[in-house]
Amino acid sequence: MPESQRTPHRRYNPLLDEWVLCSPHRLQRPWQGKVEDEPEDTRPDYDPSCYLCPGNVRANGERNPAYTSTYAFDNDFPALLPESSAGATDGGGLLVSGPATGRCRVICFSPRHDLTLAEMSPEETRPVVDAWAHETEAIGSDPGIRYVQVFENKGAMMGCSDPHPHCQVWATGHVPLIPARKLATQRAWLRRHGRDLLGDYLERELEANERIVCRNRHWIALVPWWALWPFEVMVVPVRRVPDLPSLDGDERDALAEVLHRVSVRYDNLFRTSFPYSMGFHGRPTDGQEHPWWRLHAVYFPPLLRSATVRKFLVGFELTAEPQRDLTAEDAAARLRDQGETRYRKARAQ
Ligand code: H2U
Repeated sequence: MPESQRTPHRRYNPLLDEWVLCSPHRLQRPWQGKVEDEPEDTRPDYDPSCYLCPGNVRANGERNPAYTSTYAFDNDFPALLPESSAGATDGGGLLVSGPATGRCRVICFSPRHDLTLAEMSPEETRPVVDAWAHETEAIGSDPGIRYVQVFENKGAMMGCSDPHPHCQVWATGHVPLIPARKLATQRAWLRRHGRDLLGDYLERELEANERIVCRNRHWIALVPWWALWPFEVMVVPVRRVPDLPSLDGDERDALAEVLHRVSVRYDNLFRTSFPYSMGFHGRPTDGQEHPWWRLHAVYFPPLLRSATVRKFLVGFELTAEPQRDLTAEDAAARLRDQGETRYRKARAQ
């Protein structure tokens, strides 16, 4: 890393067209990356009080089938409904509103209550990749749906309401703010350079080889140059694939593998079941090709120095702009240093 990046500087995020303030000198004090074993996990593989376990009754009274792999259902408390009676308001350009429509689904990753993606093998994760792709395609084929957001909240710290391994799918009649910004920036890059933004970015990252965490034949996991969260990771396909349904079988296997490896590295970093919000950004489902869009996964984990010391967005970040201390290069190196056998299993061996 050049010396100029060891002092305060700003980095540009070309995907979101925004800046992050980096203050690496604040970490010149010794690294206190505290490793602490999580309390012994007593979670059973089946919990009779869990709304997501097979055969159990959900909050709305419906019973889950005795599923044996993944299981997807309509969210009983959806944030969006297929119809909206809300009219548009304008209020002289100051009290503006419009209707919002969509659908929400929940996908259980496994019938086992006690697992996470870090504890499921790549083979066990592959059906999850298929479920993500299937849901995106099935919901996205509805002409009223313009974007399908697949995301996982993991850990109570991230607001996850049930530890049973699962994710959510929110599909919207509009393209939400962040994907809309990524649509504009990737389109503008293609117009200016004739290539896709993330493909060009990946070339730079492979050349620099400073922020890559791990890779396989189809995917690169890296801490992006513009990372805001301490151990933020982006997973990018080597081929320009626009969305989850377009992945071929080999790429799906490889995605399951790389996600498993990232999850294990995360858990090993502070010896805890690492909390995060992660999600996939694929092209909008508005019927257009979007030949500049490259699918990618993003992980936003809040932990900074130990299983209990976390980053909060406060002060300057709320009032002025995002900021980080740990450099993306240091974060990538720390993740690279981790083994790929989960710490509990490694200890038992
Ligand atoms: P989170 O863990 O990220 O909160 O996701 C759980 C989702 O599951 C949440 O959106 C839904 C909640 O509405 N849910 C049901 O649809 N039915 C239930 O019986 C419990 C939870």
